[in-house]
Amino acid sequence: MKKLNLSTKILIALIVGIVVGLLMQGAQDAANNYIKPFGTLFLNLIKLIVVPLVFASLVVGTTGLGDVKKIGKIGGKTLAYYLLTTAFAVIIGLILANVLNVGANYSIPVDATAQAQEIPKFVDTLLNIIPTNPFKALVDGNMLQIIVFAIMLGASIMAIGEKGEPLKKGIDSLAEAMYKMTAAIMNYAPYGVFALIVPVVATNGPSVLLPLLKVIGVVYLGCVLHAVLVYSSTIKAFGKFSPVEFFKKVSPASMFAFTTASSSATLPINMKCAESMGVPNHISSFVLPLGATINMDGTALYQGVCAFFIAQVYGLDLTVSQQITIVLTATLASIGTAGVPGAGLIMLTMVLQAVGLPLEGLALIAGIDRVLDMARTALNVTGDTACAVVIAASENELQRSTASQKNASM
Ligand code: DAS
Repeated sequence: MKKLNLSTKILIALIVGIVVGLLMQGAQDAANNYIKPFGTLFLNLIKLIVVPLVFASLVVGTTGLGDVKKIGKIGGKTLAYYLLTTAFAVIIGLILANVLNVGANYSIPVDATAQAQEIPKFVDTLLNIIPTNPFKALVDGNMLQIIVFAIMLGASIMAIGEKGEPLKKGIDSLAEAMYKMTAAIMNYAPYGVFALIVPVVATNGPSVLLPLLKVIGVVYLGCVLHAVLVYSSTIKAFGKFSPVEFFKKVSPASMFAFTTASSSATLPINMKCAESMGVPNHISSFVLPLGATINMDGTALYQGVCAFFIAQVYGLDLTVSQQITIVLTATLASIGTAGVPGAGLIMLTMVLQAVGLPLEGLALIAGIDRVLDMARTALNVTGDTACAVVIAASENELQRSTASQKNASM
């Protein structure tokens, strides 16, 4: 029998888990005592890799900018486009989640252990973003501080040129090892998802599933809205490029990303799509790899929606400053999200921790995460290409003439 891919295995695990959960509604103690620990193991494995994965992938993403002086202009514009569109994506996600009340009509009682930690004030979050001791930030898993330290370290490695090569190579290897470890942990995902969803359904009944369909709907709607509103307008305004033509030409990459749920795996196809639109190679080979590492608009939008959903389901009202913290954290978290399946779920841990929401809420999202991952990865990749077109046009290097010739070959 053809080997099932991970997406299919996780979807099967989800469906089987729901059925088993429904059958075990009278035996929730057994579900919590004998099945839930395997779900906890999966969550612990996710937490295990967050710190080294974020640290290494961010240093790599930053040093990938190459010599800051040489590409300051392109690097600055690229980072500005990526950060602004990502922040916009989170805002779209939160607006939709608020307006559509994504987690309403259902609440799971928060037990004492899962009680949200003391909620940090927004100004404290900003002040605390600079670590006083980077090693303590790594040990404590303070993700915002780790992100700031990783970006500053990456920039410093670039600034010292040759002398930074050994450290750069070392952290590159660490990043590759962490991607491998993430892939290995995601192999356990079907079992973890099963063990997470069974006790949730057994304890809370089928009604817990209805809001999940709403979460999928809101995330997919948000991704489409973001693509239509943000990419169309920037492509037209700055790229002087037809949005219809853009979406047509980027569609092979968007669909491949939807199927694989991996920005990294989609990179080669994305390069071809960008070049078919006339983006010169020296721009696409800088903007796209960087985007596959640090630009994840779909992931940021998904984290905004899911954080709001989990808060509502646990009956915790998010204050405006907490929602602003979510925008900041999800934007930064998406920078540290690796372009591999399931990475966004791992980073959702960080967003929940930043606003003091119970991590147990991940159990609700983990089961449907693969369905969400497909849409968010498709948006991540499409956003990378939109940036490449805009940057090339802003440098007057969009080769429209070759675009038509390349079209013939696509
Ligand atoms: N699957 C990730 C990617 O490849 C995104 C995510 O998990 O959020 O972009």
